[in-house]
Amino acid sequence: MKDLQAPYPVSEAEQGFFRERGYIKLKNVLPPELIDRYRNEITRVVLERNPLLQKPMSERTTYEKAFVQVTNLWRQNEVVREFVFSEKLAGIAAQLMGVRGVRLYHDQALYKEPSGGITPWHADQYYWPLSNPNTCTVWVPLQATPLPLGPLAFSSRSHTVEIGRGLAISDESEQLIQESLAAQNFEYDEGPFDLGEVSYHYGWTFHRAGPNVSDIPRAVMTIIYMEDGIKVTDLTREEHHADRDAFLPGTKTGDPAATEMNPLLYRT
Ligand SMILES: O=C(O)CCC(=O)C(=O)O
Repeated sequence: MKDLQAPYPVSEAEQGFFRERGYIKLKNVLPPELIDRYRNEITRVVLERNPLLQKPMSERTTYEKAFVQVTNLWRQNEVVREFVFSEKLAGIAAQLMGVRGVRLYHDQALYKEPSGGITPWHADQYYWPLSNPNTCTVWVPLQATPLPLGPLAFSSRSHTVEIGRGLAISDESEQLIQESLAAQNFEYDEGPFDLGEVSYHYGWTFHRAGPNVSDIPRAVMTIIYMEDGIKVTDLTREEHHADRDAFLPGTKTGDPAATEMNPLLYRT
């Protein structure tokens, strides 16, 4: 699968866009045949792990309605591991953030089912006990994703503000962060994704997604990168404990975030 390893030079304009706005969408990063192959395998793992699919939508919380979430698929499936270890995707992350190397924080599949709800406004790094802002996620839709499927949407430049960073994904975060971003006149970038198009966003960029009002699942794979050398911080939120145990096992405050769960995926 050379398309997963081929270098993808990121232009200075693209790096500037990402660092100023906190996100970027890039077209034609992955070819359709490659996405088909990995979609089948990723979907198989999601169905095997089946975390929520039995629970009726009407009985779920807002978080549970947003998506079925399965993490660290690379640990259980060799084919998905090839995808998560893509040097192309990791190299783009390193170039965008302007760092020499990136490690894996974790991967996750996010399937928004038909009739799945909104993904409320949030910033991911709320959950992560990591010592600096050089973290980002690549969001890879596994089909073309027009508005009815609930593509990821971003608040441009919002990684620069601290208001709202203390809110977990919830009805409250949707309302309060929306009000705060509107008051600051940040641009809202909500658009479809073509097949092969992917986005990257910083851990502190506020983002959300609409509901899935189509009749097919919105299948998405994500990979979360952190700068090589980033450290584990104090666990100041309840959620930090779960993340440290799951994704940084055995570490304590001040340790490098570099366990066997966090392989180096790219280095210049
Ligand atoms: O896929 C979604 O609806 C949300 C994705 C997200 O929040 C993320 O990848 O950080």
